[in-house]
Amino acid sequence: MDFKLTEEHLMIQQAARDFAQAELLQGVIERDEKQIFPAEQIKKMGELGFMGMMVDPKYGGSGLDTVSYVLAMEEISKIDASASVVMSVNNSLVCWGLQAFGSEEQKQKYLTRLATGEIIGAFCLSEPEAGSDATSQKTSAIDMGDHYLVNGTKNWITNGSTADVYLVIAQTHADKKHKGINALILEKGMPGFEIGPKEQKLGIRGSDTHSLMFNDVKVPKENRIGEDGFGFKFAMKTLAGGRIGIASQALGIAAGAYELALKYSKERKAFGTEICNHQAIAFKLADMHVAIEAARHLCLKAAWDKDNGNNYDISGAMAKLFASQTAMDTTIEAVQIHGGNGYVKEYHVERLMRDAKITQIYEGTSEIQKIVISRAIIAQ
Ligand code: COS
Repeated sequence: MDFKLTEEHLMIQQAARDFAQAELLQGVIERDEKQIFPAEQIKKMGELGFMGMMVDPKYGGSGLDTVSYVLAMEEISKIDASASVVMSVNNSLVCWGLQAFGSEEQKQKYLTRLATGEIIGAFCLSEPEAGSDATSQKTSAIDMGDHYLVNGTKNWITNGSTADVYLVIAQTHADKKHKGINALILEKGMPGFEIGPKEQKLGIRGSDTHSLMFNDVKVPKENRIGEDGFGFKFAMKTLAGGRIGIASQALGIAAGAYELALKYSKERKAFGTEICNHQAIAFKLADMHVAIEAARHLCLKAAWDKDNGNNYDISGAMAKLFASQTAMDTTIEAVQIHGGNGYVKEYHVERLMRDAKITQIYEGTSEIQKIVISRAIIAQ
């Protein structure tokens, strides 16, 4: 067993760290406060190859492995989890889904521009009444011969207004339940496709989250991904990889808060010494450090499974479950270590605490991860 990262991995990690410090740190508080999308920063991330990291270079991607993606996601998320969710959705849900299951025409038409970050994508599964219960899709895609007629509403869509390309999961043959679902590629501006108002969120406030409404949207047949009825499997397979991205985001949020708390505890004095010298603080730092290291191992193991052709449904679910709990626990303790300063914006940890919560909710709640893991254990 070899735990050593390659030279290339270390270079990518450093490049992401440098980018986050140089380009994302500045203005992160204001973007959070005013819900400003990091448009310029995302454009630069595209130029550096962070928006299509695992895409084959022949489609404009960086041709890197999932381990590299985890390393970059951690570094970006330490500084700006709003930018990293845009990166995660584009990389692991949209680009990976198209690369793995799209037709050659779809790859040429959409993937090449998504992988370079020229445009970004959105993944549209959740509905007002179908979040965790993903088989209960109400959005319909009626087969009209040469096109589908799409009607319905999607909720909580990341990149909702900033995307140009939307992968939409919809029901075609209701009697076939999950086997009648399709995944379709929609484009912004298609007649009948409306974007609802921006959600006012607790965290990841720089990213834009919207409802989407479809009213008799005509989608050409060639925009269906895979065979008729493949949509649910497409969503499950894509989300399995997406969970590695969100696990890495949670890891980055935890690690970012920990690094700030460690630094603060070495500078702040109370009762005649730096507060890190008090066991009440030192023990918190030890617990944070151990949990983050364990979360990092789970993220890298899931990525390694994916890169080596192993099943990663379970390792990805374990990484997401543990890393998101670690993000929550660690950010709460980081605020506590900062005392009163932790409760004000300029110290960053209150934002990281708010950002952490979503990692236990999106791309499958913690409860969904436990369903995936427990079913696998019981089936053994
Ligand atoms: N890869 C491939 N296929 C999968 C799969 C995966 N990871 N997970 C499930 N499937 C397939 C199953 O094999 C089954 O297909 P067959 O009928 O051909 O055997 C089908 O999908 C239905 O699976 P299952 O019966 O397990 O479905 P359930 O309704 O019990 O749901 C969970 C399974 C709960 C795991 C699923 O609905 C889920 O992940 N929900 C959460 C969705 C989510 O993450 N939402 C958040 C918003 S998206 S950003």
